[in-house]
Amino acid sequence: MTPPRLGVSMLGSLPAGVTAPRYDRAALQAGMAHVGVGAFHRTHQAEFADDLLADRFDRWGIVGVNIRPPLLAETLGAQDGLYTRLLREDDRVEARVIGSIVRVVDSAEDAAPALAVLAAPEIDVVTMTVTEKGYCHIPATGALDPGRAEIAHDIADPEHPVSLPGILLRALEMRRATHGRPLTLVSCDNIPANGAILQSVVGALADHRGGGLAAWIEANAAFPGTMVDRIAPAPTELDRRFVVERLGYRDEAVVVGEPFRQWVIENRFAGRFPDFARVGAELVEDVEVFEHLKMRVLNGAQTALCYQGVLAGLEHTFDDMADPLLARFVRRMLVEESVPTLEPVPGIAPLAYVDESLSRLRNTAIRHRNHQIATDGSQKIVQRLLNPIRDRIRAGASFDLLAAAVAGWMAYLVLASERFGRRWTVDDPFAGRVAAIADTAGADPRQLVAGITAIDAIFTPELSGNPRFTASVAWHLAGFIGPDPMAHLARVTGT
Ligand code: CS2
Repeated sequence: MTPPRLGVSMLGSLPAGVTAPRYDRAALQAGMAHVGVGAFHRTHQAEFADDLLADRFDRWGIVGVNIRPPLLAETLGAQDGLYTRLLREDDRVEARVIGSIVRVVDSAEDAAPALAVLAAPEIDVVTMTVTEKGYCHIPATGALDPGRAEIAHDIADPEHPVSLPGILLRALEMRRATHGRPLTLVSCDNIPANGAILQSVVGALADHRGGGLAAWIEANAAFPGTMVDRIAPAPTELDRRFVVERLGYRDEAVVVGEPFRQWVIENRFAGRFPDFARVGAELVEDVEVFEHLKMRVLNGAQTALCYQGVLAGLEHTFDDMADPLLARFVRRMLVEESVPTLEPVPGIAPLAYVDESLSRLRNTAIRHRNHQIATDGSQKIVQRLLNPIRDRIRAGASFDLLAAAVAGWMAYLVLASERFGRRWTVDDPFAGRVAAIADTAGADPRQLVAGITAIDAIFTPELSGNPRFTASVAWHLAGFIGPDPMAHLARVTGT
């Protein structure tokens, strides 16, 4: 017999071993919307909202909106917004049904359904996880990228937007024209100064639109910065099978994460905002120090490991961490080069944070694939590796290990080019550009590095014009695209 599919009719009779929402789900109303309801949102902000609803019931349900595939109707929609959230640590599993998403909206072909949600008067807060690329900014500067086709489209036809900034701007314009209620827009992506970048891309489009819209937004919208953290790899067949076999129902929207979670939110809101501090979020005046810590340590480690892991033929982060050479390299990189660039962070000792982060990366139940983390590396290395390198250069300090991590990213893209035998498929907006450089530069690492660091949207002249930087990256790149990348890593790491 096929097991039943998760849905509201099952809430009263969930099997032992899975926790149900501890509030009256049928009475829940939406006061927030979230754009980009992927695995990360479902393991992070939606769980915080679920905790808050259980702690003090209020109208803080979420309307989920997807403006890009994967869409929601088939998965979450078919389950009344319900899904199982598994937390895994080695052989321990905790299962819970999350009820905070009340309704889901697919809006990929046409922005109208998304706009109807985001402009509705009952929505006070819009959170979003749209990946680094979604903001349509130039990674190196944070400014709106006018070269992006979606942005050119939205400037020409602002009432039928396709980009995230264009959709948010149009929703704000509709709010102004109808009820005029304020809105807090909360980026939950791993880009530096995420609130400021969101504000700047929306503001740049508002300037194009004219009509006083930019000033209205200034007065009626807030863009707090956030630091979000929980490792939540793409769920696998194993997770779906776990639900069927252990819990006895089907869940096509199951997600999996580690027990650790953190959410630091800048204390800056327009209108009503849910009191997430009641359930563990930290409200702070300066979020940037937390962002730097997380992006340079935890994310920096993940990014360094994923490329070297692929070069070593390894599959997951925990496999990388089980390799003594990779583990030693990454700890040295963090302790010797990344951590000294950090500002003091209230309540956190940086070295303890390094050790905690590395131990999270050893969790064998979190099957985070190197190739998944490697995705969109060009959008990630700026905040994870290049900004720390810039700080080290300005301080006159060494950055050779960070440069090796950057060379890992380059090697990953170069080895995927035609010329180097397409060793794997790369998902990165700059993959084509790097492949073209590899075709002309050939195997000469200095030429490759000169070509790749000339991509100003990633590197800027401060780095491409620094001979110590380019020479160091070229030396590592030669090692990584050579016959024995791990021998090179061993030389670098001093083992
Ligand atoms: C990862 C992140 O794929 C990636 O870029 O580094 O998704 C990471 O797992 C999260 O930022 C952890 O909070």
